[in-house]
Amino acid sequence: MKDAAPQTIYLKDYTPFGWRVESVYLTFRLAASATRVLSKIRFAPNPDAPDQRFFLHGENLDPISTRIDGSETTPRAVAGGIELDVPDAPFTFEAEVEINPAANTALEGLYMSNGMYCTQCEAEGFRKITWYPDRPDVMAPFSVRIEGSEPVMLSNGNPGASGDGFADWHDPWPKPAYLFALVAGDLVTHPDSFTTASGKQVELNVWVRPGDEGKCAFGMEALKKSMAWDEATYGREYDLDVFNIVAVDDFNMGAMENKGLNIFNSSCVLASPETSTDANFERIEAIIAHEYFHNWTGNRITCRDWFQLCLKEGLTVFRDAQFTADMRSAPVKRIEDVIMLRGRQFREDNGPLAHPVRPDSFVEINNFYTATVYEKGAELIGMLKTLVGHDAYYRALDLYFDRHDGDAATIEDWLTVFEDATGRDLSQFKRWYDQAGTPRLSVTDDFKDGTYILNIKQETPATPGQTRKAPRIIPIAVGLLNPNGDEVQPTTILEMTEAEQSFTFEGLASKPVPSILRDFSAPVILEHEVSNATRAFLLAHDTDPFNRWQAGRDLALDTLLNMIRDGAVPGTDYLDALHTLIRDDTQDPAFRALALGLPSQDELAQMLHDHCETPDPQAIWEALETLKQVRAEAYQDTATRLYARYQVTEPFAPTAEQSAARSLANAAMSMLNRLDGGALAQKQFDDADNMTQQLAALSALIAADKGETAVARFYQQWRHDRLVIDKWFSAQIVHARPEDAAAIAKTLTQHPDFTMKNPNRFRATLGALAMSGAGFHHASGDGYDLLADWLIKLDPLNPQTTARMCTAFETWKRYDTDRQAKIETQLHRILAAPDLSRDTTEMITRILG
Ligand code: 0A1
Ligand code: ZN
Repeated sequence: MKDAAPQTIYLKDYTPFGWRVESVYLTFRLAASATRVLSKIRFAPNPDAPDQRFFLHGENLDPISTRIDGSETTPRAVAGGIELDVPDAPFTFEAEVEINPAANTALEGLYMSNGMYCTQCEAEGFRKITWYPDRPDVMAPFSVRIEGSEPVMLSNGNPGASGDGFADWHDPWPKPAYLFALVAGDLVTHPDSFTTASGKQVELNVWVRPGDEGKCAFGMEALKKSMAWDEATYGREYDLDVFNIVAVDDFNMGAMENKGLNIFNSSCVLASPETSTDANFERIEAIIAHEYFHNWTGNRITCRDWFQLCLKEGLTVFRDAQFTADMRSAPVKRIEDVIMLRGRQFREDNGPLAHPVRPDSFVEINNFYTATVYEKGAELIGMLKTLVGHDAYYRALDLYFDRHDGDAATIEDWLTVFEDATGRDLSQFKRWYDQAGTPRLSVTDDFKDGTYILNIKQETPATPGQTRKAPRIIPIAVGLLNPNGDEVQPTTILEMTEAEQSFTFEGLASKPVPSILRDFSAPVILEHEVSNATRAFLLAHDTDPFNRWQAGRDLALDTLLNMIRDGAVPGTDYLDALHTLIRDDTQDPAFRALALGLPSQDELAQMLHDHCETPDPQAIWEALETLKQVRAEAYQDTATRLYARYQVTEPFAPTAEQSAARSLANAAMSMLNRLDGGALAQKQFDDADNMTQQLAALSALIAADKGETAVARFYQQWRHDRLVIDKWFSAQIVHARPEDAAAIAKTLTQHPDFTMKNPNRFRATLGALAMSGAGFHHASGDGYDLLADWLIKLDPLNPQTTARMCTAFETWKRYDTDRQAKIETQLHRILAAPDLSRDTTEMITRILG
C-alpha cells in the first residue's frame, strides 16, 4: 500500500469516527522479516457520526485476508488505507497482514533494535502494524497474544496466560492505538514493587539487554518516587497490576508512555556513576516521571485529535517540572528550564517554524512534537496556576480527572474545567493557545510623591500566517526593593490584559528598584532599560532567585553584546558583581555555577537579530572566548579555592547536593584550564571515577587543544558502551575550534562506530555539529554542506529524525547574505532529493518560507 499523498489537515475539519470500537484482539506471530498480525475488532455504528465510508488506516501492510462477520471480503485500497462496505449494525472485522520489522528503519510501527522487537506507535505508527482507525479519539480495550520464541514477550496492561511460545496480555483501560506497545527479545529485568495509597501491590520492572542490569537501579528509584509523588500531589494512583519499562537502543525520541509498558531510548533510562553525568541523572529522573505521569495526563485522559497534543504534553511537562523542583532545587530547575525555553522555543517562535501551542493545521504530525507544544505548553499551565492560585489549580485538576476520565479531550474541555472550578472567564487566556510568537513586554516607570508606576506595553511580532495579534492576559510577578536592598513590596501578580497598561504602587518612601517577571511568570521577552549598577544591585539583593540569576545574565549579555559590536573590553560592573557572588560560600554552589554560565552563541545571535543587527557567528564565538579568558584571569585565586573547596570526597551519589558541588568545581576547573595549559584538566581526567568529572575534563582538554591523548584513551576505555561513545563523538565536535568543526564531524562520520541507523549516534555527530554555533556557521559553508549531505542520506531510512534535524537551518534568515545564500542552496538541494519524505518536505518548505 502506498503512503498517503501529502495533504494538509485542518483542526476545523475534525469529525468523529463513524464507528465505536468495542474490543480489539490481536495475535502477533513474530518473525524478523515476516511477522503476521491477526486482528479481530468489534465495531458498532457511532450514532453521533452517521453516514460515513468505513475507512481504516494502513501503511506498508501485506494483506493476507480480510473478513467481515466471518465472510471473506476484498477491501478497496485508497490513499493511506482501505475502505470496506459494512453492515449498518455492529460487526466483527478480521484481518491478517504481514509486516517486515527487520526492514523497518524508520523506527515507527513494529521494528527491530539489536535483535529485539519493539514498537513506536505515537503518533501514527499503529497503521504500520495493522488496519485500524488510527486516531486518538477511537479508544478500545486491547487483548494481545504474542507467539514467538523470544524469552520475554510484553504488551500493554496485565499479563494473562503464557507458556511455551506464547504470552497473552489484556489491557482493561480503553486506549487509542498510539498507546499500543509490544516488546519481545532477550531481556533481563531489574524488578521491584510499589504499594499504592489504596494498598494495591504493583509489580515494577526495568527491562534491559543482558549486561545492562547494573544501570537500572536509579531509574527504578525514580519510578517509585514518581508514583508516590503523583499520589501525594495530584491524588493519582496507578491502575494496573504491573508497570514495565523497557530500554531500547534505537529510538527516535526520548521515551514513550504506552499504557503499562513505557519504552525508553536507552540514553533516557540507563544510568551509572561511571557512565552518566549528573545532568544525565537529572534528565533520566525527569523523563521517567514524565512518562509515568502520562498515565493520567495522556492515557486515562487522552487527546481528541493531534491538534490537542499540548493538552497531554504541556500538562505533563509542567507536572514533571514540579516533580523535579520538589526532588531537587526549585530555583535551579526553573533557571535550567528557562535557559532551555529561550534556547529552543523562543528560537522556534521567532522563525519560519513558529506555530501556536495548539496548531490549526499540519501536514505531518510528527513535525509538531516541538518545543512550542511541549515547553511553551507547560508555561501556559504554569501561568494558569499563577492566575487562579494554588488551591483553585488543584481543585480544577480534580474536576478535570473526574469529568474527563476515559475521554479524548480538547483544550476547550480543559479551559472549561478551569472556568467551572474558578468562575473565571478564560477566553482571553485561550489566545495563548491560538496565537504564535513570543510577546515582548516593554517597561518604563515613574515615581512621584510616594507613588511608583510601572507602564507596560505588550506586543507580539507577526508569525507565519498570523500577522495581527490580540493582547493576551499576562501574569507578571513583581516585587519592589528599596535602595538599601530591603524588599518593600513582596511578590505580587499584576494581571496585564491590555496592549498598554499602568500599575501603581502607593506609599513608598523612595523610588524602588523593581524586580519584574519573578520566577519567569510568563514566557515573554522583557525589555526594560536598566543600568548595570541596578543589575548588580539585583544580583546581590533580589529575594527572587530567578531574577537574581536573570540580573547576572543581563549583565553578561550587555557585556558580550558590547564586545561583539565594537570590541569593548568587559566592564568591571559585571566582573565584580559576579566575583562577589561566586566567592560567597553561603550561596548555593549550583546557583553560583549557573551564574557562571554564559549565554549560548545562538542566544547572542538571536539577541543581535532582535536588535536588527546581523550576527557574525565568528565574532560571537571570539567574544565568548575572550570573556572566558578575562574571567579566568580575574578569578584565578577564587577558582583555585573553589576547585579545592567543592571536591566531593564521599562516594558518588547522583544527588542535587553533590551535583551542585561538582558543577561549581568543574566551572572552576574550566577557568583554570585557560591558565595552566590543561594540567588540572589532565589530572582530573586521569583520576576521575565518575563520568561527570571525566567528561568535564575531556571537554576542557579538547577546548584547550590538548585533547589528543585523552580522546584516544576515552575511546579505548569506553568502546564497548554505546551511550558513552555517543558522548565521545559529540564532545570532539562541540568543543572544536570553529574552523575545524565540520572537518572533525566529517572524519567522525567515517569512523567504524558511526552509523546513521542509530538516531542517538546520528545526533551525537551531525546534531552536535548543528549545535556548534560558529562551527556550523563557519563562513566556508562546510558545516551546511555536510549536514545537508547526511540529511539527504538519512531521509530514506528515517524521515522523522531527518525532519527534526532540519531545524538546524531554521535561523537562516538571521545571517548575512553570503551565509543565507549558502543555506538556501542546501535547502533546495535537500528538497530536490528524489522521493523526499513527507516529513522532510514539510519542514524544508516551511523553513524556506
Ligand atoms: N509522547 C512521548 C514522546 C514521543 C513523541 C512522539 C513520538 O513520535 C512522533 C514518539 C514519542 C513523550 O512525550 O514522552
Ligand atoms: Zn510527553
